[in-house]
Amino acid sequence: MNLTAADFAFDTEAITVPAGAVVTVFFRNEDQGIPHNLAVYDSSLRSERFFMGEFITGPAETVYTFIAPSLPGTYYFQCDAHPFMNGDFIVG
Ligand SMILES: [Cu+2]
Repeated sequence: MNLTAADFAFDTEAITVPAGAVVTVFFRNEDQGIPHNLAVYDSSLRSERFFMGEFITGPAETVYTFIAPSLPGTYYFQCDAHPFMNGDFIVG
């Protein structure tokens, strides 16, 4: 899947993946001089972390690969530097 960060926002509010799947994210950061990443947690309380991508400073691109949680449900993603950039990580 593709994910872009621009003007301190992701271009999607929800990411949907199959349970236990290998997830490949083509991540693009368009914000000049600003670091962003993608991280996946159990919820906005961030009690459990499932993935934390390396920060990239824009403009830049990277590819993240990780395993989706094995239990279906609605999880949470954010940029760790800017937690107001967030959304639902839906495991089906
Ligand atoms: Cu950010």
